[in-house]
Formats: sequence, C-alpha cells, structure tokens
Amino acid sequence: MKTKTESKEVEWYLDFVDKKARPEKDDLVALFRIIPAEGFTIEEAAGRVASESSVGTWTTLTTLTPRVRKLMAKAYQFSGEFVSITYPQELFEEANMPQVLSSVAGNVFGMKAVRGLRLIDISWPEPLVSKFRGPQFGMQGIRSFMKIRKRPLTASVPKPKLGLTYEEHAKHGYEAWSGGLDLLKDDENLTNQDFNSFEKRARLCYRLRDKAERETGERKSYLINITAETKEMERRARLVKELGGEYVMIDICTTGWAALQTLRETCQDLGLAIHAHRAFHAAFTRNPEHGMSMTVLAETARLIGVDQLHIGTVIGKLEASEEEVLTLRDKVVGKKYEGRRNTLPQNWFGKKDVLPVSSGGLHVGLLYPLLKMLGTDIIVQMGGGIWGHPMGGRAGAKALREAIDAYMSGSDLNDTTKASKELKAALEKWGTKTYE
Ligand code: CAP
Ligand code: MG
Repeated sequence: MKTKTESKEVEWYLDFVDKKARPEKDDLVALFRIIPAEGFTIEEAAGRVASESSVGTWTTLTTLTPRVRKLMAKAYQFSGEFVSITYPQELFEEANMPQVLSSVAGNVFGMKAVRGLRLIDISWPEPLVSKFRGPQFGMQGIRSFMKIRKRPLTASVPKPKLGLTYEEHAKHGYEAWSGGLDLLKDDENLTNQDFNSFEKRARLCYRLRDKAERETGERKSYLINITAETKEMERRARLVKELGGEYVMIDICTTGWAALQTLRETCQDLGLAIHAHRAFHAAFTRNPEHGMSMTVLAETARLIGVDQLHIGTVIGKLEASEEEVLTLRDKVVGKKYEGRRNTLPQNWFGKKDVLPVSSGGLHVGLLYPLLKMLGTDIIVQMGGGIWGHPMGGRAGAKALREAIDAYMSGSDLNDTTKASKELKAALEKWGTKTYE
C-alpha cells in the first residue's frame, strides 16, 4: 500500500515533466545537467528542478489555480543527464537579471533530489533580450575610439598585484604605454587601499596617459577598477569621466548583477565603457557537475551590457578547455550563436558584440598559438608576462607589441634574426611553456 507521501495527494513533481511539450516562441529555455540523488529517476529530479524554479514547491497546493498552472515550467527534452526545461516568459520580470537568476539559478542547486546540478546554458527570448541595454560601445566602438582597426588590443596589469604605491602604479603604466601597449589595467583586488588611493592613482595615471599619447602618437587608455559599494562605484565613475577616462573596470561577480545593472545606467549617462573582470566565477563555474557555467555568466554580462569580458586562455595558468573558451567567444561575439554540442542557439536581436579578453599566465611565447586559436578580435592582457621581463616593464611591453605586429604581418616569431633584444630576452626567459 503506497503511503500518503508517495501518493498523488503529495507527490506532484511529475506534473512538471512533459516530453511532448515544446517551447512557445517567447519561452525562456534552460539547459541543465542533472545528476539525480540516490533513489530518484532523472524525471523525478528534473520535475523537482522545473517545479522549484517556476511555480511549485514540495507538496500539492489547494491554491494552484488554472491560470497559475499555465505558468508551470516543463522539463521536455531528456538526453542522458542533459535536460531542457521551458519557462513561460511571463515568469520573468523584464530587465531584472537578479530575478531571472533567482528563478533558474536559485534554490534548485540545493535540492536533495539532485546530487549534482549545473545550469549549462540559457536561450533568452526576444522580449527579455530587448529590455536589457547590451553593450554601449562593443567591439567596434572600442576599436573606433582606440583607433585600432584590426590587430588585437594589448593590456597590462602592473605586478605585484597589490602593494605598489599610486606613484609606482602610474609610473608602470607610463612604461607600459610608452613601450607600445594600449591599455593599463588595475588588478581585480586593487581598489582604494591606503598604499594606493583610487583618486590619487586616477589623477596621476590619466596625466601620464596623456603624456604617453603625446609621445607615441597613439591612443592609450586605462581600465581603472571602480569595484566597491554601488553608490561609491557611481562616484568613482564620475571622477573617471571628469579626468577624461574612457573605461571603468568592474569585478562583476563580487559586485553582483544589480550593481552591474546600476553602473550600466551610470556608464550610459557618462559615456564610459565597461571592462568586466570575472574574479569569483570559478567558485561556481568550474565544477562540471554543479553550479552555473561561464557561458551563462557571459550571456548575462552581454545582456546587461559590458563592453569587454575575460574569457580565458586555454594555454595559460587558469583552468578552461578550448571548447569552453571558444564557446564563450562565439557567445559574446556575433549576431547569432548557432551552437556547439550541449549548448543552446541564441539570437542577440541586435545587441552589440563584446570584446573578449584573454588573460592569465600569458607571455609572448604563447602569443602565436593564442591568436591562432582565438583570432585577433581580442584583447591580450599580460601581467607577469610584462613585469617579469628581465629588462623591465617597458621592455616587456615592447616585446609584446613587437610580437603582435610580427603576427599581424605574418612573420615567424622563431625567426628572431630580426627580433629586438627585448623580444629575444622574453623568448629566452619563458620559451613557449605554460606556467601553471
Ligand atoms: C592575470 C590576472 C587576471 C587573470 C584573471 C591575475 O595576471 O591579472 O586577473 O587573468 O583571470 O590576477 O591573475 P597575469 P581570467 O597576466 O600575471 O597572469 O582572465 O581567467 O578571468
Ligand atoms: Mg588580476
């Protein structure tokens, strides 16, 4: 005899499973990897995920009206552990990223019915996509204001990552700009410490940036990290504008989606580009059996409207497969994403491209394979690969810019006969090895 708890009076999760269902035109579709807990079938686990992320809870409800029934999410496509769930678009508030993620990436990760749950991808419907701002400048806008038509842009973050005074930081910036790099970048954990005040750093860096522009005849800019409490970030963004800056950098995972949406509005008013650093992402993106993929993070960033986003290197110091990094590139660049296996197609309905940033353990010996893999519509960021150069940062910058120019002209980097002493010294120190 079935107990009450196993009978229809309580158990209703399978109402959220319908293998004949198909998404409506404006539905949001989420692709999950679901690893059921002991004693649960994939359908029972998927029903719980669809229920908890839409209208349901653990028991049947006397309050479930026919109108609400129509809003139930449905797990409809099953391929092993990969399950697609379709959600009526009315479940989601327009232009509210926290609410979307509180639904499809909220309680579900903690359900006992799953041993592992990973939100792999989302297919965003036009009514939701159209209400987010998207990038203000995007790849073409950045190339236009930086006056760099085809080659990769270059950036460097002074190292050691913390501890430099604002004068040392600005001086390093001047060395990097003078050596040929385009962008100075703050590290993700440099904000406004006693040893390096945000305001003093900003004032001196933009002054030296102007000097480097005059001396080199090239556009130079600064990815200054405004990460802080939201109102303080708005204050810092206004100071950047007043000092003639073009960008702000925001650690989008530690500041959060609501803060990023607020600063996207502020940056629209100020005409500032957003460089998105993703520190903290690996806490939830790295485990292949649990969490939320970097793909979904990249989509949220493009929808909210960052202009540049770190996507990884494959061959550097931080973990990321080639398939993941290429998927990230293809998701943030282009009008439509047709899809690799286990991802969903996406039409961006006119949202601008995001400029991908490749960074983390890079040095000139890795540049050619990096550009062959990712193409040249990227920013190449090197910290240690510049400030670890045996002849100093300016030499490191010169070596990187020379290697970029060599790649763009089709020369062979191994033919160092024509290479400068700075490039030779970098290749001698690091070779073509990945340093983890
Ligand atoms: C790189 C970096 C970046 C990482 C972030 C660092 O320094 O400044 O924050 O690239 O990772 O602190 O490690 P190096 P990702 O060039 O010296 O490695 O780009 O994957 O988000
Ligand atoms: Mg860093």
